[in-house]
Amino acid sequence: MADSNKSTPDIVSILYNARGQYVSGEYLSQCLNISRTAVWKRINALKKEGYKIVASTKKGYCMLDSNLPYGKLAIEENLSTQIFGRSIEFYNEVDSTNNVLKKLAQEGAAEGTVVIADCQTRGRGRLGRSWLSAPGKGIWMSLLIRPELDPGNVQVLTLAASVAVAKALDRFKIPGTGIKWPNDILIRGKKVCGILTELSAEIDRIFWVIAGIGLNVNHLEFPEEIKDTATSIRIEANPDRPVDRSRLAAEIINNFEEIYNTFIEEGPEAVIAQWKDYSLTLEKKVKLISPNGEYIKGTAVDIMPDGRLVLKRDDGTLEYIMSGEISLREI
Ligand code: BTX
Repeated sequence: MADSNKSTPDIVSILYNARGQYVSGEYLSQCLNISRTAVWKRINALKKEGYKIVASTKKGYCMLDSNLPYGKLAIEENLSTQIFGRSIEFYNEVDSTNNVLKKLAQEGAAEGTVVIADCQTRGRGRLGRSWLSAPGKGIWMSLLIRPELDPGNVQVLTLAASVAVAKALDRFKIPGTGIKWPNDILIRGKKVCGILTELSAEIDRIFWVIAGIGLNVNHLEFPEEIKDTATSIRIEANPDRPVDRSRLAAEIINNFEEIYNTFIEEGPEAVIAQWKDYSLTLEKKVKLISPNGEYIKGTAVDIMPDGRLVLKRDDGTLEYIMSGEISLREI
């Protein structure tokens, strides 16, 4: 990740606040304490990002309309939160938003800090797998949480993040949308979103939790290796109509804050009750592959308050599963 990749919120904010009017290069260079050549270079970089800015040698620079491209400002416009997304770092390209946020967390970043990138070069899935994160297509973002919780309750935060995404997808009304335990969001059996939760903790206290959300939004096609298993909102909702990623990212952040507050005020059961509304797993015959490669077959009967899946084997014995890969098999 290069710092020069970071978008330039100061210059954008000044031009955006004055949109429709010219701001002189001299004024911008004084405000930002950079040379006029550096201003000109930043403006060119912003134009490449999609900002509609016109330049006049006499008058300076003018942002043409308020149709902001995917970025910090456009996301902020749609936020209704108190804590989450109140500090957003938006990048054109990073290795992984979880990596960037992890570094910020170690440096003491506040709860609610969000890192979003248009493209990830090394997006990470669970268990060392990779997450393909093409530019211009998806929402690749990480949220920082500093919960006063026992580390054993972290799974519930993962469930909360998947509910936040599933709720944001409600407005597309796509049949067959739901959550596969613990946190894959599927549409008609194909993966549209994955969540990677990472934490730093001691035995009895959590320093931070990062919920990394990867959501396929405007993809019309996928690389060979995932083309049969992945889908996007646009493919499923209406291929002719691109989805506004800024609004959607903000909705997810808004939903996350709401469900996180519910969790803190009412406890894990309230989160699990909401998760169950979207579950594709409960009451289904499933095959579980545990991280050590063991197979268990049975019926998914419940979710424990700590997020574990309760699996009833065909002989009636119950298994309490903390992690693993579920495949939903035909009944
Ligand atoms: P997962 O381990 O459940 O899924 C990874 C698997 O999903 C891959 O092995 C591949 O088969 C498939 N896959 C890879 N990319 C995609 C994609 N774009 N759409 C559908 N299927 C795919 C899921 O891990 C957790 C993913 C979290 C990603 C977010 S993005 C923001 C944050 N930063 C980061 O590095 N990771 C998280």
